[in-house]
Amino acid sequence: MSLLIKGGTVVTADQSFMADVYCVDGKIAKVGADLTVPGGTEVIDAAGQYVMPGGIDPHTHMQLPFMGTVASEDFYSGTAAGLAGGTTCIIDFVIPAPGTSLMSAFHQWREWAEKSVSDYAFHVAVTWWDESVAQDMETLVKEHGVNSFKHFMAYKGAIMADDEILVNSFSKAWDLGALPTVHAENGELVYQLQKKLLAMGITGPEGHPQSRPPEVEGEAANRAIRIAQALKTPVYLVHVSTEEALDSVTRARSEGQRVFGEVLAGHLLIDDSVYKNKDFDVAAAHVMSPPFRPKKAQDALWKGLQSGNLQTTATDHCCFCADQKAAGKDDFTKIPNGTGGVENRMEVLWNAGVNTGRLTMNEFVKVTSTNAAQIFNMYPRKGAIAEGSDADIVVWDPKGKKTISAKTHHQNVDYNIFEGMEVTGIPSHTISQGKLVYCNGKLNVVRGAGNYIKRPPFAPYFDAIGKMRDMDPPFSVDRDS
Ligand code: URQ
Ligand code: ZN
Ligand code: ZN
Repeated sequence: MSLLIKGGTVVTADQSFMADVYCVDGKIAKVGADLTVPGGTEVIDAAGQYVMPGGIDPHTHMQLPFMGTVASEDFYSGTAAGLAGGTTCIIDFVIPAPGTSLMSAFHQWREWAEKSVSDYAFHVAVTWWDESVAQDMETLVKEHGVNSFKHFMAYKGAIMADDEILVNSFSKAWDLGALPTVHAENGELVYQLQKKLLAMGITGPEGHPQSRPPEVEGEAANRAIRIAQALKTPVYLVHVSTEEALDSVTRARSEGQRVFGEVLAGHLLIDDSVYKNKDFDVAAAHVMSPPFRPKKAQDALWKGLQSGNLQTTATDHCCFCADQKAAGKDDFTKIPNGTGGVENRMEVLWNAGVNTGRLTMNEFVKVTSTNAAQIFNMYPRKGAIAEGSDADIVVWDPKGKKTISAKTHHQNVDYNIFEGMEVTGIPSHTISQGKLVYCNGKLNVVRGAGNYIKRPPFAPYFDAIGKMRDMDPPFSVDRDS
Protein backbone atom coordinates (compact mmCIF):
# COMPACT_ATOMS: atom_id res chain seq x y z
CA MET A 1 0.00 0.00 0.00
CA SER A 2 1.71 3.20 -1.13
CA LEU A 3 0.58 6.80 -1.25
CA LEU A 4 2.22 10.01 -2.46
CA ILE A 5 1.29 13.44 -1.13
CA LYS A 6 2.45 15.70 -3.94
CA GLY A 7 3.24 19.38 -4.28
CA GLY A 8 2.50 20.49 -0.74
CA THR A 9 4.44 22.51 1.81
CA VAL A 10 5.60 20.29 4.65
CA VAL A 11 5.15 22.08 8.00
CA THR A 12 6.84 20.55 11.03
CA ALA A 13 7.52 21.81 14.54
CA ASP A 14 10.69 23.51 13.36
CA GLN A 15 10.52 24.24 9.62
CA SER A 16 8.34 24.65 6.51
CA PHE A 17 9.50 23.51 3.08
CA MET A 18 8.11 22.41 -0.27
CA ALA A 19 8.34 18.63 -0.56
CA ASP A 20 6.50 15.48 -1.57
CA VAL A 21 5.83 12.82 1.05
CA TYR A 22 5.88 9.17 0.01
CA CYS A 23 4.31 6.59 2.32
CA VAL A 24 4.68 2.81 2.11
CA ASP A 25 3.02 0.23 4.37
CA GLY A 26 2.03 2.70 7.04
CA LYS A 27 5.37 4.49 7.34
CA ILE A 28 6.82 7.62 5.77
CA ALA A 29 9.34 6.26 3.26
CA LYS A 30 10.63 9.47 1.64
CA VAL A 31 10.35 13.23 2.01
CA GLY A 32 11.78 15.24 -0.87
CA ALA A 33 11.22 17.42 -3.93
CA ASP A 34 9.61 16.00 -7.09
CA LEU A 35 9.66 12.38 -5.97
CA THR A 36 9.16 9.69 -8.61
CA VAL A 37 7.30 6.68 -7.28
CA PRO A 38 6.27 3.27 -8.64
CA GLY A 39 3.12 2.98 -10.76
CA GLY A 40 -0.07 2.19 -8.89
CA THR A 41 0.79 4.59 -6.08
CA GLU A 42 -2.23 6.59 -4.89
CA VAL A 43 -1.52 10.30 -5.37
CA ILE A 44 -2.94 13.19 -3.33
CA ASP A 45 -2.55 16.64 -4.86
CA ALA A 46 -1.50 18.92 -2.00
CA ALA A 47 -0.64 21.97 -4.10
CA GLY A 48 -1.29 25.17 -2.10
CA GLN A 49 -1.81 23.15 1.06
CA TYR A 50 0.20 22.27 4.15
CA VAL A 51 1.34 18.74 4.99
CA MET A 52 1.59 18.38 8.78
CA PRO A 53 1.98 15.64 11.37
CA GLY A 54 -1.43 14.22 12.28
CA GLY A 55 -2.87 15.79 15.43
CA ILE A 56 -2.35 14.09 18.78
CA ASP A 57 -5.08 14.73 21.37
CA PRO A 58 -3.52 13.75 24.72
CA HIS A 59 -6.78 14.00 26.64
CA THR A 60 -9.99 12.15 25.68
CA HIS A 61 -12.53 9.98 27.49
CA MET A 62 -14.29 7.76 24.98
CA GLN A 63 -17.27 5.81 26.43
CA LEU A 64 -16.23 6.75 29.97
CA PRO A 65 -18.51 5.38 32.72
CA PHE A 66 -18.93 8.53 34.84
CA MET A 67 -21.43 10.11 37.25
CA GLY A 68 -23.98 7.33 36.80
CA THR A 69 -23.91 7.17 33.01
CA VAL A 70 -21.53 6.43 30.11
CA ALA A 71 -20.10 9.01 27.72
CA SER A 72 -22.06 8.90 24.43
CA GLU A 73 -18.95 8.87 22.21
CA ASP A 74 -17.27 5.49 21.93
CA PHE A 75 -13.83 4.58 20.61
CA TYR A 76 -15.17 3.89 17.11
CA SER A 77 -17.14 7.09 16.55
CA GLY A 78 -14.70 9.20 18.59
CA THR A 79 -11.57 8.21 16.71
CA ALA A 80 -13.45 8.59 13.40
CA ALA A 81 -14.50 12.11 14.41
CA GLY A 82 -10.89 12.83 15.33
CA LEU A 83 -9.74 11.79 11.86
CA ALA A 84 -12.34 14.10 10.30
CA GLY A 85 -10.61 16.92 12.17
CA GLY A 86 -7.02 15.91 11.41
CA THR A 87 -6.33 14.13 14.72
CA THR A 88 -4.72 10.75 14.07
CA CYS A 89 -3.85 9.66 17.61
CA ILE A 90 -5.57 10.03 20.99
CA ILE A 91 -4.35 9.32 24.49
CA ASP A 92 -7.34 8.23 26.53
CA PHE A 93 -7.66 7.33 30.24
CA VAL A 94 -8.07 4.07 32.09
CA ILE A 95 -9.87 5.06 35.30
CA PRO A 96 -10.16 2.21 37.85
CA ALA A 97 -12.79 2.60 40.55
CA PRO A 98 -11.05 3.04 43.91
CA GLY A 99 -10.16 -0.34 45.38
CA THR A 100 -10.22 -2.12 42.04
CA SER A 101 -7.20 -3.47 40.20
CA LEU A 102 -5.46 -1.15 37.72
CA MET A 103 -4.65 -4.18 35.60
CA SER A 104 -8.25 -5.33 35.26
CA ALA A 105 -9.34 -1.78 34.42
CA PHE A 106 -6.56 -1.58 31.82
CA HIS A 107 -7.75 -4.79 30.15
CA GLN A 108 -11.33 -3.51 30.16
CA TRP A 109 -10.37 -0.25 28.45
CA ARG A 110 -8.15 -2.12 25.97
CA GLU A 111 -11.19 -4.21 25.03
CA TRP A 112 -13.38 -1.10 24.57
CA ALA A 113 -10.71 0.52 22.42
CA GLU A 114 -10.41 -2.45 20.02
CA LYS A 115 -13.01 -0.78 17.76
CA SER A 116 -10.89 2.37 17.28
CA VAL A 117 -10.25 3.40 13.68
CA SER A 118 -7.00 5.25 14.46
CA ASP A 119 -4.10 4.79 16.87
CA TYR A 120 -4.52 5.29 20.62
CA ALA A 121 -2.63 5.06 23.89
CA PHE A 122 -3.67 5.18 27.55
CA HIS A 123 -2.83 7.13 30.65
CA VAL A 124 -3.81 5.10 33.72
CA ALA A 125 -5.41 6.83 36.71
CA VAL A 126 -4.24 6.08 40.24
CA THR A 127 -7.42 6.46 42.29
CA TRP A 128 -6.33 4.60 45.46
CA TRP A 129 -3.18 3.23 47.01
CA ASP A 130 -1.68 0.07 48.42
CA GLU A 131 1.24 -2.15 47.49
CA SER A 132 -0.83 -3.84 44.76
CA VAL A 133 -1.30 -0.47 43.02
CA ALA A 134 2.46 0.06 43.00
CA GLN A 135 2.88 -3.44 41.58
CA ASP A 136 0.28 -2.84 38.87
CA MET A 137 1.99 0.43 37.93
CA GLU A 138 5.21 -1.50 37.45
CA THR A 139 3.50 -4.14 35.30
CA LEU A 140 1.80 -1.46 33.20
CA VAL A 141 5.09 0.31 32.52
CA LYS A 142 7.25 -2.76 31.98
CA GLU A 143 4.83 -4.95 30.05
CA HIS A 144 2.13 -2.71 28.56
CA GLY A 145 3.78 0.49 27.38
CA VAL A 146 2.10 2.88 29.82
CA ASN A 147 4.37 5.81 30.74
CA SER A 148 1.95 8.26 32.36
CA PHE A 149 -0.26 8.04 35.44
CA LYS A 150 -3.21 10.38 36.07
CA HIS A 151 -4.36 11.75 39.43
CA PHE A 152 -7.75 13.41 39.86
CA MET A 153 -7.42 15.87 42.74
CA ALA A 154 -11.14 16.59 42.29
CA TYR A 155 -14.22 14.33 42.50
CA LYS A 156 -14.29 13.67 46.26
CA GLY A 157 -16.15 10.50 47.13
CA ALA A 158 -15.41 9.08 43.68
CA ILE A 159 -11.97 9.03 42.08
CA MET A 160 -10.22 11.77 44.05
CA ALA A 161 -6.56 11.25 44.90
CA ASP A 162 -5.55 12.75 48.26
CA ASP A 163 -2.02 13.81 49.16
CA GLU A 164 -1.11 10.34 50.40
CA ILE A 165 -1.94 8.90 47.00
CA LEU A 166 -0.19 11.74 45.17
CA VAL A 167 3.04 11.38 47.13
CA ASN A 168 3.15 7.58 46.91
CA SER A 169 2.21 7.50 43.24
CA PHE A 170 4.50 10.34 42.10
CA SER A 171 7.41 8.58 43.83
CA LYS A 172 6.59 5.23 42.25
CA ALA A 173 6.15 6.85 38.85
CA TRP A 174 9.62 8.38 39.14
CA ASP A 175 11.17 4.97 39.90
CA LEU A 176 9.43 3.59 36.80
CA GLY A 177 10.31 6.47 34.46
CA ALA A 178 6.64 7.41 34.11
CA LEU A 179 5.12 10.91 34.09
CA PRO A 180 2.60 11.84 36.80
CA THR A 181 -0.28 13.95 35.45
CA VAL A 182 -2.97 15.76 37.45
CA HIS A 183 -6.47 17.13 37.17
CA ALA A 184 -5.77 20.03 39.57
CA GLU A 185 -8.87 21.07 41.48
CA ASN A 186 -9.21 20.90 45.26
CA GLY A 187 -11.93 18.27 45.58
CA GLU A 188 -12.75 19.08 49.22
CA LEU A 189 -13.31 22.75 48.37
CA VAL A 190 -15.55 21.80 45.45
CA TYR A 191 -17.54 19.45 47.68
CA GLN A 192 -18.08 22.05 50.42
CA LEU A 193 -18.89 24.85 47.95
CA GLN A 194 -21.40 22.61 46.16
CA LYS A 195 -23.17 21.90 49.48
CA LYS A 196 -23.22 25.60 50.34
CA LEU A 197 -24.66 26.60 46.94
CA LEU A 198 -27.37 23.94 47.05
CA ALA A 199 -28.28 25.01 50.58
CA MET A 200 -28.67 28.55 49.22
CA GLY A 201 -31.11 27.17 46.64
CA ILE A 202 -28.72 27.55 43.72
CA THR A 203 -29.41 24.31 41.85
CA GLY A 204 -29.07 25.31 38.17
CA PRO A 205 -25.98 24.98 35.93
CA GLU A 206 -25.00 28.53 36.97
CA GLY A 207 -23.95 26.94 40.26
CA HIS A 208 -21.28 24.82 38.57
CA PRO A 209 -18.66 27.55 37.98
CA GLN A 210 -19.50 29.09 41.38
CA SER A 211 -18.50 25.80 43.03
CA ARG A 212 -15.15 25.80 41.20
CA PRO A 213 -13.75 29.35 41.41
CA PRO A 214 -10.21 29.88 40.03
CA GLU A 215 -8.58 29.51 43.45
CA VAL A 216 -9.88 25.92 43.59
CA GLU A 217 -7.67 25.15 40.61
CA GLY A 218 -4.89 27.50 41.66
CA GLU A 219 -4.46 25.80 45.05
CA ALA A 220 -4.38 22.29 43.61
CA ALA A 221 -2.07 23.22 40.74
CA ASN A 222 0.41 24.77 43.16
CA ARG A 223 0.12 21.81 45.53
CA ALA A 224 0.78 19.25 42.77
CA ILE A 225 3.74 21.29 41.50
CA ARG A 226 5.20 21.66 45.01
CA ILE A 227 4.80 17.95 45.72
CA ALA A 228 6.63 17.20 42.47
CA GLN A 229 9.29 19.75 43.42
CA ALA A 230 9.81 18.17 46.85
CA LEU A 231 10.00 14.69 45.34
CA LYS A 232 12.03 15.90 42.35
CA THR A 233 9.68 14.35 39.82
CA PRO A 234 8.26 15.90 36.63
CA VAL A 235 4.53 16.68 36.56
CA TYR A 236 2.01 17.41 33.78
CA LEU A 237 -1.08 19.51 34.51
CA VAL A 238 -4.03 18.67 32.31
CA HIS A 239 -6.60 21.30 31.27
CA VAL A 240 -4.99 24.37 32.85
CA SER A 241 -7.90 26.85 32.77
CA THR A 242 -6.96 29.76 35.08
CA GLU A 243 -4.33 32.45 35.45
CA GLU A 244 -3.77 31.13 38.97
CA ALA A 245 -2.74 27.68 37.76
CA LEU A 246 -0.82 29.10 34.80
CA ASP A 247 1.14 31.37 37.15
CA SER A 248 2.21 28.34 39.21
CA VAL A 249 3.30 26.52 36.05
CA THR A 250 5.16 29.58 34.78
CA ARG A 251 6.93 30.19 38.10
CA ALA A 252 8.02 26.55 38.38
CA ARG A 253 9.26 26.42 34.81
CA SER A 254 11.17 29.68 35.22
CA GLU A 255 13.00 27.99 38.10
CA GLY A 256 13.91 25.01 35.93
CA GLN A 257 11.35 22.60 37.34
CA ARG A 258 10.08 20.06 34.80
CA VAL A 259 6.41 21.04 34.76
CA PHE A 260 4.26 20.64 31.65
CA GLY A 261 0.92 22.35 31.03
CA GLU A 262 -1.97 21.40 28.74
CA VAL A 263 -4.77 23.71 27.64
CA LEU A 264 -8.10 22.72 26.10
CA ALA A 265 -9.31 24.26 22.85
CA GLY A 266 -12.56 24.96 24.69
CA HIS A 267 -10.90 26.90 27.49
CA LEU A 268 -9.09 29.05 24.91
CA LEU A 269 -12.26 29.99 23.03
CA ILE A 270 -15.35 29.72 25.22
CA ASP A 271 -16.13 31.88 28.25
CA ASP A 272 -18.34 31.46 31.29
CA SER A 273 -21.27 33.40 29.83
CA VAL A 274 -22.53 30.02 28.60
CA TYR A 275 -23.67 29.20 32.15
CA LYS A 276 -26.01 32.21 32.18
CA ASN A 277 -28.02 30.78 29.27
CA LYS A 278 -31.65 30.44 30.34
CA ASP A 279 -31.95 27.22 28.33
CA PHE A 280 -30.95 24.46 30.76
CA ASP A 281 -29.81 22.19 27.91
CA VAL A 282 -27.38 24.81 26.57
CA ALA A 283 -25.94 25.69 29.97
CA ALA A 284 -25.72 22.03 31.03
CA ALA A 285 -24.06 21.08 27.72
CA HIS A 286 -21.15 23.28 28.85
CA VAL A 287 -20.82 21.75 32.32
CA MET A 288 -17.34 20.35 32.46
CA SER A 289 -14.51 20.60 34.98
CA PRO A 290 -12.69 22.88 35.27
CA PRO A 291 -15.49 25.14 34.04
CA PHE A 292 -15.25 27.67 31.24
CA ARG A 293 -13.83 30.90 32.63
CA PRO A 294 -14.23 34.67 32.16
CA LYS A 295 -12.70 36.08 28.96
CA LYS A 296 -9.67 37.42 30.87
CA ALA A 297 -8.55 33.87 31.59
CA GLN A 298 -8.61 33.05 27.86
CA ASP A 299 -6.22 35.89 27.09
CA ALA A 300 -3.83 34.59 29.76
CA LEU A 301 -4.06 31.04 28.40
CA TRP A 302 -3.25 32.22 24.88
CA LYS A 303 -0.19 33.99 26.27
CA GLY A 304 0.72 30.79 28.10
CA LEU A 305 0.61 28.92 24.81
CA GLN A 306 2.51 31.62 22.93
CA SER A 307 5.21 31.83 25.59
CA GLY A 308 5.74 28.06 25.66
CA ASN A 309 4.63 27.78 29.30
CA LEU A 310 1.76 25.63 28.04
CA GLN A 311 2.98 22.97 25.66
CA THR A 312 0.02 20.92 24.49
CA THR A 313 -3.59 21.43 23.43
CA ALA A 314 -6.29 18.85 24.00
CA THR A 315 -10.07 18.54 24.17
CA ASP A 316 -10.95 16.41 27.22
CA HIS A 317 -13.52 14.92 24.82
CA CYS A 318 -16.08 13.41 27.19
CA CYS A 319 -19.57 13.62 25.68
CA PHE A 320 -22.98 13.47 27.29
CA CYS A 321 -26.22 14.11 25.41
CA ALA A 322 -29.08 16.30 26.67
CA ASP A 323 -30.99 13.37 28.13
CA GLN A 324 -27.89 12.41 30.13
CA LYS A 325 -27.19 15.99 31.28
CA ALA A 326 -30.84 16.17 32.43
CA ALA A 327 -29.88 14.02 35.41
CA GLY A 328 -28.86 17.34 36.96
CA LYS A 329 -32.09 19.20 36.10
CA ASP A 330 -32.71 19.99 39.79
CA ASP A 331 -29.17 19.69 41.11
CA PHE A 332 -26.19 20.91 39.10
CA THR A 333 -23.84 18.58 40.96
CA LYS A 334 -25.59 15.69 39.20
CA ILE A 335 -24.97 16.99 35.66
CA PRO A 336 -22.40 14.61 34.11
CA ASN A 337 -19.25 16.66 33.63
CA GLY A 338 -17.85 16.75 30.13
CA THR A 339 -17.92 18.33 26.66
CA GLY A 340 -16.74 17.29 23.19
CA GLY A 341 -14.31 18.76 20.65
CA VAL A 342 -12.03 16.02 19.29
CA GLU A 343 -13.19 16.82 15.73
CA ASN A 344 -12.74 20.59 15.97
CA ARG A 345 -9.59 21.13 18.05
CA MET A 346 -7.18 21.70 15.19
CA GLU A 347 -9.42 23.91 13.04
CA VAL A 348 -10.50 26.18 15.87
CA LEU A 349 -6.88 26.55 17.00
CA TRP A 350 -5.71 27.30 13.45
CA ASN A 351 -8.48 29.85 13.03
CA ALA A 352 -7.87 31.63 16.36
CA GLY A 353 -4.16 30.91 16.57
CA VAL A 354 -2.50 30.96 13.15
CA ASN A 355 -4.93 33.24 11.28
CA THR A 356 -4.55 35.87 14.02
CA GLY A 357 -0.76 35.64 14.25
CA ARG A 358 -0.79 34.29 17.82
CA LEU A 359 0.95 31.14 16.58
CA THR A 360 3.19 30.41 13.62
CA MET A 361 2.30 27.31 11.61
CA ASN A 362 5.29 25.57 13.20
CA GLU A 363 4.10 26.46 16.70
CA PHE A 364 0.67 25.16 15.70
CA VAL A 365 2.27 21.80 14.86
CA LYS A 366 4.14 21.84 18.17
CA VAL A 367 1.04 22.40 20.30
CA THR A 368 -1.31 20.10 18.35
CA SER A 369 1.08 17.19 17.81
CA THR A 370 4.85 17.25 18.32
CA ASN A 371 5.04 18.41 21.94
CA ALA A 372 2.57 15.74 23.06
CA ALA A 373 4.56 13.11 21.14
CA GLN A 374 7.76 14.22 22.89
CA ILE A 375 6.32 14.60 26.39
CA PHE A 376 4.65 11.19 26.23
CA ASN A 377 7.70 9.64 24.53
CA MET A 378 6.17 8.67 21.18
CA TYR A 379 8.44 10.94 19.11
CA PRO A 380 9.49 10.68 16.27
CA ARG A 381 7.21 7.70 15.67
CA LYS A 382 4.39 10.20 16.14
CA GLY A 383 4.39 13.98 15.78
CA ALA A 384 6.88 14.11 12.90
CA ILE A 385 7.04 14.20 9.10
CA ALA A 386 10.24 12.21 8.72
CA GLU A 387 11.44 9.01 7.08
CA GLY A 388 10.56 6.09 9.35
CA SER A 389 7.80 7.93 11.21
CA ASP A 390 4.24 6.60 11.20
CA ALA A 391 2.37 7.88 8.16
CA ASP A 392 -0.12 9.84 10.28
CA ILE A 393 -0.53 13.05 8.31
CA VAL A 394 -3.02 15.85 7.82
CA VAL A 395 -3.20 17.85 4.56
CA TRP A 396 -4.36 21.29 5.56
CA ASP A 397 -6.27 23.64 3.23
CA PRO A 398 -5.59 27.14 4.57
CA LYS A 399 -8.36 28.57 2.40
CA GLY A 400 -10.96 25.94 3.25
CA LYS A 401 -13.96 27.24 5.15
CA LYS A 402 -16.49 25.60 7.43
CA THR A 403 -19.19 26.50 9.92
CA ILE A 404 -19.02 24.11 12.86
CA SER A 405 -22.30 22.53 13.90
CA ALA A 406 -23.72 19.51 15.70
CA LYS A 407 -25.91 19.12 12.62
CA THR A 408 -22.90 18.23 10.51
CA HIS A 409 -20.20 17.00 12.88
CA HIS A 410 -19.21 13.35 13.12
CA GLN A 411 -19.13 13.36 16.93
CA ASN A 412 -21.73 11.21 18.64
CA VAL A 413 -23.20 13.95 20.78
CA ASP A 414 -26.18 16.25 20.25
CA TYR A 415 -24.32 19.46 21.06
CA ASN A 416 -21.17 21.18 19.81
CA ILE A 417 -19.52 23.72 22.12
CA PHE A 418 -18.14 25.47 18.99
CA GLU A 419 -21.65 25.65 17.39
CA GLY A 420 -21.81 28.27 14.67
CA MET A 421 -18.10 29.06 14.72
CA GLU A 422 -16.89 29.94 11.18
CA VAL A 423 -13.35 28.80 10.60
CA THR A 424 -10.89 29.34 7.76
CA GLY A 425 -8.27 26.63 7.48
CA ILE A 426 -9.48 23.03 7.65
CA PRO A 427 -8.19 19.53 6.95
CA SER A 428 -8.80 18.41 3.35
CA HIS A 429 -7.20 14.97 3.72
CA THR A 430 -6.27 12.83 6.72
CA ILE A 431 -3.88 9.91 6.36
CA SER A 432 -3.77 7.32 9.14
CA GLN A 433 -1.31 4.41 9.06
CA GLY A 434 -0.49 5.43 5.47
CA LYS A 435 -4.11 5.15 4.29
CA LEU A 436 -6.37 7.99 3.10
CA VAL A 437 -9.15 7.85 5.71
CA TYR A 438 -10.71 11.29 5.30
CA CYS A 439 -11.07 13.23 2.04
CA ASN A 440 -12.94 16.51 1.59
CA GLY A 441 -15.68 15.75 4.09
CA LYS A 442 -15.91 12.01 3.54
CA LEU A 443 -14.63 9.43 6.02
CA ASN A 444 -13.33 6.07 4.82
CA VAL A 445 -12.46 4.28 8.04
CA VAL A 446 -12.22 0.65 9.12
CA ARG A 447 -13.57 -0.40 12.51
CA GLY A 448 -10.73 -1.86 14.57
CA ALA A 449 -7.94 -0.56 12.33
CA GLY A 450 -6.48 1.47 15.20
CA ASN A 451 -3.37 0.19 16.96
CA TYR A 452 -2.61 0.45 20.66
CA ILE A 453 0.58 2.51 20.92
CA LYS A 454 3.07 1.38 23.56
CA ARG A 455 5.02 4.26 25.03
CA PRO A 456 8.45 3.52 26.55
CA PRO A 457 9.36 4.92 29.98
CA PHE A 458 12.20 7.34 30.72
CA ALA A 459 11.50 10.10 28.21
CA PRO A 460 14.65 12.24 27.73
CA TYR A 461 13.71 14.71 30.47
CA PHE A 462 14.00 11.89 33.03
CA ASP A 463 17.71 11.71 32.33
CA ALA A 464 18.00 15.47 32.80
CA ILE A 465 16.17 15.35 36.13
CA GLY A 466 18.30 12.38 37.17
CA LYS A 467 21.46 14.45 36.66
CA MET A 468 19.98 17.28 38.76
CA ARG A 469 19.05 14.77 41.45
CA ASP A 470 22.64 13.55 41.54
CA MET A 471 23.80 17.10 42.06
CA ASP A 472 21.11 17.93 44.59
CA PRO A 473 19.58 14.67 45.85
CA PRO A 474 16.07 14.76 47.32
CA PHE A 475 15.86 14.58 51.12
CA SER A 476 19.54 15.58 51.41
CA VAL A 477 20.09 17.24 54.78
CA ASP A 478 22.31 20.27 54.08
CA ARG A 479 20.69 21.30 50.82
CA ASP A 480 21.55 24.94 51.23
CA SER A 481 25.31 24.39 51.57
O1 URQ B 1 -12.36 15.55 34.70
C1 URQ B 1 -12.17 15.00 33.60
O2 URQ B 1 -11.23 15.30 32.90
C2 URQ B 1 -13.11 13.96 33.08
C3 URQ B 1 -13.89 13.27 34.17
C4 URQ B 1 -14.03 14.57 32.02
N1 URQ B 1 -14.98 15.54 32.53
C5 URQ B 1 -14.70 16.86 32.66
O3 URQ B 1 -15.57 17.61 33.06
N2 URQ B 1 -13.54 17.34 32.35
ZN1 ZN C 1 -10.07 16.42 34.28
ZN1 ZN D 1 -10.39 14.52 31.41
